[in-house]
Amino acid sequence: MAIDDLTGLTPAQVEFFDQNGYLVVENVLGDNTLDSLWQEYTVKLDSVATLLNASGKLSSDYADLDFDKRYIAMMAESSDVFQHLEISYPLLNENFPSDVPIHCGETTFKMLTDSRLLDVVESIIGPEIYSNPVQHIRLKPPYKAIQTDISKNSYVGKTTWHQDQGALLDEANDTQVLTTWIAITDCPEERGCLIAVPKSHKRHELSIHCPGDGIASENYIPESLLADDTGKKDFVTLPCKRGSVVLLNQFTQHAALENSSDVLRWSFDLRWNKIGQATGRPAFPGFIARSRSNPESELRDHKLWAELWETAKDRLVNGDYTGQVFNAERWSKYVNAPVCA
Ligand SMILES: O=C(O)CCC(=O)C(=O)O
Repeated sequence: MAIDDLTGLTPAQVEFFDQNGYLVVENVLGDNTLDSLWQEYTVKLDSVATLLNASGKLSSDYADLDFDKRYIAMMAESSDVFQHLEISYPLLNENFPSDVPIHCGETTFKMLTDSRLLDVVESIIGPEIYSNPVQHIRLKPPYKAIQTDISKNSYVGKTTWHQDQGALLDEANDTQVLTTWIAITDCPEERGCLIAVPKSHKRHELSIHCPGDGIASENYIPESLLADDTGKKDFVTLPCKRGSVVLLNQFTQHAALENSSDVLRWSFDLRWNKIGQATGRPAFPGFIARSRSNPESELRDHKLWAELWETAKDRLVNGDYTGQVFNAERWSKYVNAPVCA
């Protein structure tokens, strides 16, 4: 893929995003970056396969398979695979496990600090950019290949309607949080692309999210509450090619379709806010990704990034962090609400 001299968004793209609450930007990440990610994750998956095979969680290390088929085969046997590749910890307010794995690889960090990606982010939130720790990898096997309860987990199965603001603590109520959703594989509709209600962000309010199964990200906006600023429920599908980035406002109602194809669907979702604003997830570490006013403050070493996550885990395990990881009560009160029936 040839990539042009992208240096951020055009005024027309910024206007489209402001008006609609979403924007698809093609060709942000080039082949070099995407291929390096595949290489890094191929090596990582190999070590996970060896580990889980040795501990008896997998019956084979599936070493004869390519990355995507190997991941699908491993996930069909053990949902433990996923967390080893994740770039965030699970949302647990208590009993935080000391052995929870996370992947803070060098190439993954290069993607997080990719200058073309940050140029796009700068067009929306300005030149002082903080990497918000609400970030995930979503490696989704074909839906029919997932046997376990993990299919209800939006990191692996389909994603229910929600607004990203709904997963943040109240401390971020005045923070502008931008989501960049990055396609590592092509993501046509049948592979489970994003869908969004245009202009739903213009209501600038958090819809009720009904409590879903399991973790916070599975809380969902019931279809009766989907609406743009005039009450219309129409949604758009956002299929895109690998290397594309979908931007989402924190109040945009969105979801992702099931992966009904026969192949892997892989994306990352990363979030950003202005330096100095509350992230909404203080238990987990962010970092300064770009500061035009103080470039020396930017984090440029992936090992330091990995250390930040290790330190955050230690604080959670030891009880040094005493706040919440996420607000479990915010939506649980709606469990018997008629709108959630
Ligand atoms: O990729 C997905 O399945 C959902 C991503 C999403 O909802 C998000 O980034 O907020």
